[in-house]
Amino acid sequence: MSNSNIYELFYSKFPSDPEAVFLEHEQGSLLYSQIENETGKLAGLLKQLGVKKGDRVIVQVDKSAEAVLLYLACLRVAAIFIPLNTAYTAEEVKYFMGDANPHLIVCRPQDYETIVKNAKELNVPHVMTLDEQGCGSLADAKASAPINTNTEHCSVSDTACILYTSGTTGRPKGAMLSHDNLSSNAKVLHSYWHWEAGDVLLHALPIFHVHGLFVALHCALLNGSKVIFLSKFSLPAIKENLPRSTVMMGVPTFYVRLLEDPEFTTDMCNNMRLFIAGSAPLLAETFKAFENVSGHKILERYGMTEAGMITSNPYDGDRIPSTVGFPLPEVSARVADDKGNEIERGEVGILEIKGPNVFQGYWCMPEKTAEEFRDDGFFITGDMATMDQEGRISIVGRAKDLVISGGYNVYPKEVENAIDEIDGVKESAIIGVPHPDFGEGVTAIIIKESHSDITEENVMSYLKEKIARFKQPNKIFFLDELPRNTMGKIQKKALRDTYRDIYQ
Ligand code: MLC
Ligand code: AMP
Repeated sequence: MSNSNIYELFYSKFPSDPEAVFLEHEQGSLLYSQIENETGKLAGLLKQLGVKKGDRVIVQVDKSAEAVLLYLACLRVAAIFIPLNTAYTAEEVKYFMGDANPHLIVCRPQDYETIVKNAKELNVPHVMTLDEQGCGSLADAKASAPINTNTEHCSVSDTACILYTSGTTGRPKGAMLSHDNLSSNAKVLHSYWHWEAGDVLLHALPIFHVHGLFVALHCALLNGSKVIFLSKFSLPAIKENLPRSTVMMGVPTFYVRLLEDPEFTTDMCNNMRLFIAGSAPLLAETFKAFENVSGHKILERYGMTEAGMITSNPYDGDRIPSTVGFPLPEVSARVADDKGNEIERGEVGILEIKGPNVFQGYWCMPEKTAEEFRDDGFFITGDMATMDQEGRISIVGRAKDLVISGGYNVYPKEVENAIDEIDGVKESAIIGVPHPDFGEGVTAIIIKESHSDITEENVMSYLKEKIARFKQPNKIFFLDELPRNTMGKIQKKALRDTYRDIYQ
């Protein structure tokens, strides 16, 4: 039986030129010809630490070439790679440690003490460090580790990664993505977006989510392309590197920020072949303004943690603003009513999907997994959509209570739970309202207990230790009561209408 380990697929595409650059990063360059040896050393170290196939490795580190090598090394030993947003607080990370029960955690040096303390409590055997320069105890130990030349055999359904995504209950769920989920999606995107010889990817996304880790890096790896690997999104670095790049992927905020920069010009985009946007809705006005300035129609696609990429505007055909294009090859999609029955074209319903990209289920949550699938195997995305006669899809809203800020998901329930714990708070509601930079701004409406003198500062200082910065409200309002319908349910739509202009 052939080996479905996605590392084998990448390896088969490495360019034969020994000088071909994979990552051009702030500390230098990593060549394709170095990957096998470097990941071999890291894989040797992982094995030395006792990491076996199926063991979980949690990684919460800054973006670096070494972090990418660590990801590839985990694939090689068939460990389950679990990347975490660097914005998560110690308390949030502790939850993931308890849930995933990892064999190893790799963290930033500044977080080491706290993580070790929690690791002892939770019986996690190993903690190592990696900083943004690629240094730390992981790199030190790697230097003397025995080299591992093998790539573990995997079947199509073996889990490669777990990516956590929060839920409407506020409790994060680990989406298990198999080697085949990842490789089928990568192959489809590589072909659908016409990757070609000489393509250079400008990479400014974080590498702890689907967009930056899988969509961007996997396409480049399959193409043997050079990646200009920026540590984060920064306008000066983007402007400097666009003329040497051919492809860029970004969340809508990237494009909004470029448009606000008076130095951003058509000339900078002369070498570019493709701008891609996703992770949040791209406003039609951003699409049009970007076309005016750059001469490029941004290609918008739609996806999610549980399924990688699902739909895309066409490469050659019309890229229509406010639509996310067609289901990708091998992906079936239907717009359905709340029972899963397909509805008339043009009507609004819930988007349901099926295909080799759809995940294996939530880690240790079989009931939760079952709830999100129909009997015929379709996954319920929770996004409201329409499909036209040609099969083109538009995302028109969300059935799930979710705010997307700068491409990061914020689950209101999680923030509300944290706020409601505060002394003096009776209840709270979190809503997303239009924000010029982040798309949606996280906004809190709080009802105090009678006689409480709690202030905005009290709330913010409490949340600082509790939840990641991007989940914390940009604005807080105190009301006497929340609007409710006759069933007693909070009317978030009414709140969104009331506060819709606060960031304008
Ligand atoms: C940063 N901040 C945010 C934020 N990002 N607040 C809300 N939402 C965000 N997304 C905070 C900072 O901590 C800082 O707080 C303040 O806002 C200003 O920071 P900044 O320097 O202006 O922001 P910056 O660091 O430039 O980050 C903005 C960003 C970044 C848009 C570049 O958020 C980003 O890279 N987003 C990409 C997310 C992503 O990859 N999503 C893909 C998910 S996968 P303070 O207090 O310090 O001032 C997925 C599936 C799919 O969804 O379809 O792709
Ligand atoms: P995540 O769980 O972080 O993977 O976020 C996935 C969610 O992002 C989807 O369910 C959508 O709600 C949203 N999303 C991703 N791409 C788009 C897009 N192009 N347009 C609208 N929403 C999007």
